[in-house]
Amino acid sequence: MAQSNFNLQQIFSTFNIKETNAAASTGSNWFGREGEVKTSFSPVDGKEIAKVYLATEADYNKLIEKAQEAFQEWRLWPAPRRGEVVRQYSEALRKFKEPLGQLVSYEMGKSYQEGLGEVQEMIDICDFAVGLSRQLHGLTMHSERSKHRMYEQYHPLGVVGIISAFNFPVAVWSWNTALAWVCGDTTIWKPSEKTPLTALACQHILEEVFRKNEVPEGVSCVVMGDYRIGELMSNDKRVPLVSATGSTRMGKKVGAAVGARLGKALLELGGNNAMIISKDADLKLAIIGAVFGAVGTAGQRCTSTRRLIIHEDIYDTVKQKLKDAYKQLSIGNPLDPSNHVGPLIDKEAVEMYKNTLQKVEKEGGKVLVEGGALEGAGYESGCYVKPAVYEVEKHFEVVQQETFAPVLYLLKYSDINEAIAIQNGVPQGLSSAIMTNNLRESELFLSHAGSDCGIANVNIGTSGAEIGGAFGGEKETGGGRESGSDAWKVYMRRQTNTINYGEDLPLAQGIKFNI
Ligand code: UN1
Repeated sequence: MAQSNFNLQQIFSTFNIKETNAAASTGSNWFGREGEVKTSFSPVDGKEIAKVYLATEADYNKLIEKAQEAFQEWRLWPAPRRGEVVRQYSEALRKFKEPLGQLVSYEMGKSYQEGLGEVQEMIDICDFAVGLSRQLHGLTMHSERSKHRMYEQYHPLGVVGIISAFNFPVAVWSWNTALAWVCGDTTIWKPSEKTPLTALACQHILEEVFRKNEVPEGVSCVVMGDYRIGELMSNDKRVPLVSATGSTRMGKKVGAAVGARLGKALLELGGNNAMIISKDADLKLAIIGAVFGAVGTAGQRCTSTRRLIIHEDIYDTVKQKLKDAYKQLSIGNPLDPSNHVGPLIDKEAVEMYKNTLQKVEKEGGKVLVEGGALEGAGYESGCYVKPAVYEVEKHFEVVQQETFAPVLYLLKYSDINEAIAIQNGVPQGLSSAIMTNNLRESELFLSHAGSDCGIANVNIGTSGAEIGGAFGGEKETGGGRESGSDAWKVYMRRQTNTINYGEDLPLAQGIKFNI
């Protein structure tokens, strides 16, 4: 059992985590011991893990100045040389994969396997970024004027602000930083105040690599804080891009503040992801995909499956299979590999979960698998809940909302167009899936008349995206794209260049201007 190998003190010494940590780091220097102190508790056993200072406005300003200063130098490094630093970071992550995976699991509450998976995502995006560091391509175009050359290039942008959520405390930061660094940007990270220790650990792993490579101090900054730091960042003209992951409520505030100063915002917000299960589905795949999507990470992924839209002919069969599958779930300490479901992040999340159950019942939802908070031995932290399943109607208000917990809704359909309309009929647009072996249905689902989400899968669940594709969604999910494909472009500024190598000055659009 992995749990017996878990030694918190050892992990702390590996990552140099002390009883009370500082508030801010420029990459080689931790400072800021004037702000409020925040205590971090593990949702696994409710124990206090450590105390961390929150940054003051003065700490924040000091960091930004360092990040700006570092940018002046970092942007001049050849991109492949920056890539080499990221390559070494990825090697270091491989070395620290197990203790970091354990810390993620203990601080955030996801299973150890998922903790390791998260570190793997960090490694993968670093590897992707290393290749990218030699491929920051622009296009060349044919000019309409004779003896003119036209092309575009991408230049480093500046300081990138990163606001990340507790649920993927390290991977999402890496999606942003690995790209930003090879693009020549410097980064300032506000991790979730619910998961500060994993941030300390990441910065610690990084420090050695950066020192060895003489990376300027300030390329990777960390600032501990709550929404107030997020506000400073969003309103700060010195931060040309703010990348924020979290709730739609938070994203609307960040988007409005960044928009008001005409900065760039990359928003990756709430999802309300559905899986359509067609009568032509392979039910073995469908059930595993649905259950993992709904209860994995205790339903706290933005890609978690929240709705199953099931064809009427197989509705009762799927219902029975789900009921049987849910019976086999064991809930408990996520460091024990025999458990499938760990705790929610904190007691506040448990309250939100309970409110949702009440709302569904009030609106007339029928219980298929009963939920509820767990108490007693093994559940002392007060953060463990039972995954719940309800049969609902599409007009229920609660079905329109994202609850960050393992609550799954079942809906029935008779026609594929109706199923797609139900799938699209929510404010969010992150991830979606169809389970079918019917080519016509799957193509329709992927067509412009199909899913309106940023991610649309066939015979795969809604969660567990690979880093190689662009990650993000439409509508209230915020429209941003992180991670793979050409998501790197948002971390750079684009410039179009036209060069005249002739002896005349012909004007574009055929305009004559004789003087
Ligand atoms: C998130 O929940 O914010 O696709 C990110 C997935 C993971 C990332 C989720 N690769 O489920």
